[in-house]
Amino acid sequence: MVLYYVPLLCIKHFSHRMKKALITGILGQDGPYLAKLLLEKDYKVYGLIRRYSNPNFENINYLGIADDIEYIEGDLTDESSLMNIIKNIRPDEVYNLGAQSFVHSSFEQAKLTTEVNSLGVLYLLNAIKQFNPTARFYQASTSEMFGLGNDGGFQDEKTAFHPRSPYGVAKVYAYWITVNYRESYGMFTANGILFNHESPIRGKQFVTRKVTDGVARIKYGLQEKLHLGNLEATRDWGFAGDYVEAMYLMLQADTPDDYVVATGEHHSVEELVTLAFKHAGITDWKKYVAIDPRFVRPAEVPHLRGRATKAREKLGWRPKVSFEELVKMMVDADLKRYEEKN
Ligand code: NAP
Ligand code: F7E
Repeated sequence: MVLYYVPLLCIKHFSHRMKKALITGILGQDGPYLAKLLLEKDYKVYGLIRRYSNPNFENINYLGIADDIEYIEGDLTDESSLMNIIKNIRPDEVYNLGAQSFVHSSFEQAKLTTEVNSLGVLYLLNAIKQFNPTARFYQASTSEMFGLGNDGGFQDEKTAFHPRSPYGVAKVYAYWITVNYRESYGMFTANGILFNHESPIRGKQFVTRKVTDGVARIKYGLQEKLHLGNLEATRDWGFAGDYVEAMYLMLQADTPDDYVVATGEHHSVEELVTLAFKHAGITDWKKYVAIDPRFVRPAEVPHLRGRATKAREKLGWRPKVSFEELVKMMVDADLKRYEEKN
C-alpha cells in the first residue's frame, strides 16, 4: 500500500506550480498589503521598483515581508522595461498599483501624472498583450474618476465620470483602455474602482495620515499646529488591508469585470480630525488646527460615498474595519512610532 501512495504524493507535490504575481507600486501603501495577502496564498511575488539611489522599503518592512519579494527594476513610463519584465517573468496575474497618486500634486505635475497614470497603463497592457496575453490584469482605478458625478448621493459602476483633477482625468483614460483591451483582444482585465483606503503605512501627505501623524507629534510636543485645507470634504474611508482582498477576488472571478469597492459610509475631514484628537486624549482640537490655503485644491471633489453592492454580490467581498476602528488603528500606530523614538 505504502509503495503506491508515496509516488502519488510526489506527483501531486511536483505538479503544484506556484502562481506568479507582478505588482507595480510594491513600495507604496497597497503594494505591501497585497503582497502579504498573495504570499499567504503561496504566490511567488515580483515587485516592480523604480531606480533610486536609495529606495524606501519602510512600508514593506512594516509588514515584515521585505525579503519574501523578488524586486525587479523598471518604470511605468519606460515601455521597454515593461516588455522585458513581462517577457521574462510571464506572470499569471499583474496588479497595476503604481501611480502618481497624490491628487494635489497632479495639478502641479499634470504631465508626469498623465505619463505614469495613463500611458503607463497602456504600455503595461501592450507588454502583456504581446508577451503574455493570458495574464490577468488588475487596474487600480479610483473614485476620483466620479469627481462631481452624483454629488451628495452614492456612486456605483453606473455613475457617470466627472473627474476634477489631472489625476482623475488620467485615471479615466486608464479605466477605459483597460476596458478596451478586454473588449478588443479578449484579455482578462479588471478595474477596481476603489474609494479612499488608508492604513498605518499611508503616505503622510494624504489627509488621514497627515492628521494621525500630526496628532501624535502634537501629543509628544514635537509640533504646535496642524495645517489643513477643506475640512468639509467628505470621503468614504476604508482599510487598505480589506481592499486588497477585493483586488485579489476580481482576478479570481470566472469573467473579467469592473467593481466599485467602498464601505458605503462617508465622513467629513472635520469628523476625522475630531476623532483622531479625541482618541489621543485631546478634546479641544480647534486649538491645534489652522486652516491653510496652501492645502486647498484648485477644484475639489466635495463628497464621495460608494455603493459596493456588485462586489458584495459577485465577489462576496465586504469591508471588515469600520471608520472608527481605522482612525484608532492609525493614531495608535503613530503614537507608538513617536513613543519608540522618545
Ligand atoms: P502610493 O502609496 O502612492 O503608491 C504608489 C506607488 O507607485 C509607489 O510605490 C510609487 O513608487 C509607484 N510609482 C510611482 N510612479 C511610478 C512609475 N513611474 N513607475 C513605477 N512605479 C511608480 O499609492 P497607494 O495608496 O498604494 O495606491 C495604489 C494605487 O491605487 C495607485 O494607483 C492609486 O492611484 C490607486 N488608488 C488608491 C486609492 C487609495 O485610497 N489609496 C484609492 C483608489 C485608487 P515609489 O515608491 O518609488 O515612489
Ligand atoms: O484628501 C481634503 C482634501 O489627499 C482627502 C488618493 O489615494 O483617494 C486619495 O485622494 C480630502 C480632500 O485623498 C487636507 O481636499 C483637507 O477633499 O487624503 P486626500 P484624495 O484626494 O481623496 C483617492 C480615492 C485616490 O485615488 C487618490 O490616489 O481631504 N483635505 N485638508 C486635505 N487633503 C490633504 N491631502 N491635505 C490636507 O491638508
